[in-house]
Amino acid sequence: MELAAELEAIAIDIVRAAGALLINRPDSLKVETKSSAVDVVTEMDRASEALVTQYLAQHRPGDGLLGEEGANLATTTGISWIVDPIDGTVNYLYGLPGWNISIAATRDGHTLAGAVFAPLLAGGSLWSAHKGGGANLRRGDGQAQRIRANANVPLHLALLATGFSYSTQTRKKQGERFATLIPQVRDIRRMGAAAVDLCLVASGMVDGYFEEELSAWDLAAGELIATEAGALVTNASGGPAGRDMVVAAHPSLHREILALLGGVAQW
Ligand code: LIP
Repeated sequence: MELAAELEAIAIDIVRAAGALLINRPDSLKVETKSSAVDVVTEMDRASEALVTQYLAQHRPGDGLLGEEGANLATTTGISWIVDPIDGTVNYLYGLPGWNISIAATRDGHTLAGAVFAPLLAGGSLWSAHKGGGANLRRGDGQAQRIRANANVPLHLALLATGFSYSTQTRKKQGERFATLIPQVRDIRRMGAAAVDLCLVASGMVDGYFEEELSAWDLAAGELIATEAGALVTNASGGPAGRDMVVAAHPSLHREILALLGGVAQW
């Protein structure tokens, strides 16, 4: 098996193992805050990151690791993993579906493989991809199904997803932008987990997605999965997606979303 496909298989194993751990959560979680009073971390985020770290140490010794909750290992093999042990922690805290484990394998800054697993979404939804190999969705215990982003959706009929920052100042801008955008599209969803939003673009369950202030662990796996499903993933000016902005949609809609966001550039 080629390396990228091998790494995808490992990513799938890891997110499944972390999902099994996270499903068995205590009723009441110990919660601490991070960048703001609404940015939280629980003992389960840390337990999930520890599981991923141990798994990689055993199966991929020497690989690097960057985790949302502080894991940081340099690579000696050239491969590094970017891990969000719970993306959508607020959903997890409230028992809402959509929280997920997101993990990507990278080399020289390029993502080779990734998997995103949302155990409570539609009976368990596991998206995965490796570079050049297309994107797949497995539901429950089902077989992998090839997925594609929706093509040729006109902007006024587009269902978009977005998210809001943990920073109050950024949220104010985002609220103002929302008011301008919402009359111009079918509707906008805020589901609460960036990695799943990107995978929903990949599987045609929303037409497009935009959000700013994402971290590498929110973005890496979902970006590859959306790209492998035929979506374009960039920032607001068509350059590499990053903390400034992530816009994901099929190329036929992507340029219209960029124009729409450009039209509200004063925000
Ligand atoms: C969350 C993202 C979400 C975003 C939140 C946060 P976390 O990740 O998935 O899309 O709107 O602000 O970044 O913090 O739950 O891993």
